[in-house]
Amino acid sequence: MTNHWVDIKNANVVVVMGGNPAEAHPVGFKWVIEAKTKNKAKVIVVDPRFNRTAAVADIFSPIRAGSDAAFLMGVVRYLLQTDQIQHEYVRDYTNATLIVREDFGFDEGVFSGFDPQTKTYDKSSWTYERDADGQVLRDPTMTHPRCVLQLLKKHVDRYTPDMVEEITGVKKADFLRIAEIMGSCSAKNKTLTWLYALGWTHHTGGAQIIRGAAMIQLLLGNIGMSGGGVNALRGHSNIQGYTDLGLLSLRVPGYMNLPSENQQTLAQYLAETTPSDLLPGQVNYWKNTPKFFISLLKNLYGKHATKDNDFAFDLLPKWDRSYDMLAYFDLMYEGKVNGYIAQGFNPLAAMPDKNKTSKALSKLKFLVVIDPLATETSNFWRNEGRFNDVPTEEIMTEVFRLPSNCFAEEDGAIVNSGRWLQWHFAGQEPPGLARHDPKILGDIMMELRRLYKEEGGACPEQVLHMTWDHDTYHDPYFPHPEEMAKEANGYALEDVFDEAGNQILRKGQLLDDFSQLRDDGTTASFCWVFTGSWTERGNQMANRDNTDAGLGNTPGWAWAWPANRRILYNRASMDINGKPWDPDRQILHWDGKRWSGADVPDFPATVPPGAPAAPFIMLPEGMGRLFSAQGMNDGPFPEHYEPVESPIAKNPLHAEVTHNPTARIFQNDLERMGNRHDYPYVATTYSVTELFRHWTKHSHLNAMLQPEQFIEIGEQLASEKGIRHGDTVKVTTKRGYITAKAVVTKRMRTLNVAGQQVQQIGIPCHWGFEGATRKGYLANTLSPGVGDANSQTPEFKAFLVNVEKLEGTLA
Ligand SMILES: Nc1nc2c(c(=O)[nH]1)N[C@H]1C(S)=C(S)[C@@H](COP(=O)(O)OP(=O)(O)OC[C@H]3O[C@@H](n4cnc5c(=O)[nH]c(N)nc54)[C@H](O)[C@@H]3O)O[C@H]1N2
Ligand SMILES: Nc1nc2c(c(=O)[nH]1)N[C@H]1C(S)=C(S)[C@@H](COP(=O)(O)OP(=O)(O)OC[C@H]3O[C@@H](n4cnc5c(=O)[nH]c(N)nc54)[C@H](O)[C@@H]3O)O[C@H]1N2
Ligand SMILES: [Mo]
Repeated sequence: MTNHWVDIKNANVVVVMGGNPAEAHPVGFKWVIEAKTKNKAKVIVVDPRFNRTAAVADIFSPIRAGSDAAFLMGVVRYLLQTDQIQHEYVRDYTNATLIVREDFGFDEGVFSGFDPQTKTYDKSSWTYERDADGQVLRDPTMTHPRCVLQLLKKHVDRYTPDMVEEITGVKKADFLRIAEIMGSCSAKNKTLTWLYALGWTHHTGGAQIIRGAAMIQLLLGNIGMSGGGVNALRGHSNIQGYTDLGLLSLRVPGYMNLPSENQQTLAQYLAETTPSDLLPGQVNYWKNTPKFFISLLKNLYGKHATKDNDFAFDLLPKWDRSYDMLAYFDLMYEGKVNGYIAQGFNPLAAMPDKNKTSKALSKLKFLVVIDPLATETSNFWRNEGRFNDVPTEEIMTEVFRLPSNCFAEEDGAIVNSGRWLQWHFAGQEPPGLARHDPKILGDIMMELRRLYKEEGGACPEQVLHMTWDHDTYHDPYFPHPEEMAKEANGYALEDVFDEAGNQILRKGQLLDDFSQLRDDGTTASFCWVFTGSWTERGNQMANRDNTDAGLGNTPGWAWAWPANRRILYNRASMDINGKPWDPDRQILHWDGKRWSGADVPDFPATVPPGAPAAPFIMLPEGMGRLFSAQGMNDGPFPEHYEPVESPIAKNPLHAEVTHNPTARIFQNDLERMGNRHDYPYVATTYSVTELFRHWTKHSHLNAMLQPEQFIEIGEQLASEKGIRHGDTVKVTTKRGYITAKAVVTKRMRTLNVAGQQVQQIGIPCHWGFEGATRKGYLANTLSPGVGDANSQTPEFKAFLVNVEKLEGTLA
């Protein structure tokens, strides 16, 4: 989230698109209700289903799953055509004025630089034109034909309300009504907040849909504003922390990239990853990358990381390709993986195309499952009768189950969607043989060390030279959450002096904030964005003062990264002279000496009003990007592409290019894709409040509330197919089938798309063959193993199925 949960109450309009917070975030959803009741906010829901959030919305429109980019580009067109944008904001704070290179273009569905052979783009034309000094050219009048605003106008010109209706099935009148309400938030004293989650991310163009919302917010002047922002409703309670800690195959903690195998030296890596300013006077905060990265290396390799050996840069693994879960399971499917550790992960249930996953797991030599529960993955080999398609006798995989704690049985911090690190304390000890996760990993690490020490092996330094100062091997809490939290915050490795020779840190001192990090090896920290969370003043994450400093900001409650800032880009809440756009939403004041108030400024606190402002401090041009300069893999502007399995014959925008040309599709999956003749209905999958993923079905109380798999189908399709409420149906894709109870409902409507009727089917995704619910199929038997071009997230939310009434029982 750019903002945070409580701040939602300040919005005038709440748009929920691609999320269902009433169901998936019922506690945080109270702030939407607060906005509605106390702030008279309008709540708009656009979703394939009339869901529980829609039930309290002022406006609901159904939409075809997988078509949101067209809707959003239609809104962008509407705002530009009707001139409902926040002019000063767009001119001063977005890249609307910057001039793009002459060789950039877009034609018949592809941007310049596309290589049809590799299905990737050469992005060199997707950037700005520069002068001889390397500074970007700018036209404040925004009339230059190649300035971003003009290019954007041209790009979205095709997304007329009629085209939006044709692609999305949203009625023109509904679209215009929603666009008009959004447009009203271009007023300086009105804000709109966007809430989204998986209904946007689970698509082959998911990242571009989210960019679409960000662009609208920039045009409306809503980023940095209280009651505005683009707000991702995060999933598992600590999935935000997972991202912060870089648990992705090409990342390291603090949103930095893991070096690639082409980056042979530290100097080369830093030169290629540290951006230089594109316009004069930029904060360009990523220019501090060397400080963050070298402090990380010092944390990892301690005394083995010296200036002379590039701070042990050679010990850090380098990537040759992405090892995201789709790629990794594809390798496993090809028999190229020996062993796999699933910790707090139930891939058989959670990954797309379960029959591919079970074949992949069957090819492993060993599988380790670290989990408090008996999961489908740990018992995949049991081949529960008809639910699995690999015979047990053919499976040679040896499975080890290591019982772990669950989150409520450990101390530690959980980062919520609003970036708050909240410390919590164990409710009880893990029962029986279960151990804390760090203890399991710590013991594995100690054993690996012993083996490398005694027996040697390839590259033993990577394990032996890693800092592991925890001296409590026999301790059941080893290593302690407190120790790890302090390491994340970071500390001085030696006495540190400023340029004038004054001592600013003594050896061993915990750092106050990330401005103290050094690139000379005198500081260590493994996640720079967490610096400030545990200082010499103690554990800031355990702070519990909920005093409202203004507009619902509670700086004394927990600690938010970065720097305890609650609203990102808050400089953009004021004009270039430092005057708030809306006095009623003022969160920062200049007191003659410094900026202070309800939040921590994201610009130097002592710089007086009137100084040049470039609020988007993480970008080298300091401006919000309407045109994403080389940031994305599939284009600088969002474009509507069909889902890989599409119910219509061709993309109405460009007949030749149907789906995202850079979508993640593996050779092995091509034959596993269905067509619209055999599988005519659009399916989308989602969660229900009563169950949490594939986890709480182990609890009898939850199982009683939602005992078995059901699907939602509309009345028209049900009557065509002779399906009645409560019937058992068989749902099939090219990849397999499941059986389910049919819920026939008005909540699913028939849509008119590209001149044909499209039926959508809702498939909640929670049940399986373990736990207290009725034994059944895994819904992910149906979903396809294709992914987003940027994030590689699977397309769980738009694929093709057939449905038929099941007579009798299946063999
Ligand atoms: N009770 C409960 N709470 C949970 C979870 C749970 O399993 N149970 N899971 C947690 C996790 S891990 C996550 S990530 C979050 C997920 O939170 P959400 O994303 O809110 O949950 P979903 O139910 O997957 O999907 C949200 C909505 O997206 C809609 N949708 C599907 N396709 C499209 C589309 O193409 N366009 C649009 N506009 N909407 C679409 C669905 O109909 C659904 O109403 O919830 C978390 N909270
Ligand atoms: N079709 C479809 N598929 C989906 C989705 C969808 O909407 N539709 N949603 C996707 C999303 S957003 C997500 S996040 C994934 C979720 O995929 P998973 O993360 O695999 O799902 P969970 O069922 O939450 O499994 C987590 C496991 O962690 C265990 N666990 C709980 N606490 C601890 C702990 O402290 N330590 C350890 N070691 N284990 C613990 C639980 O017992 C559980 O077995 O599913 C994805 N799959
Ligand atoms: Mo999630």
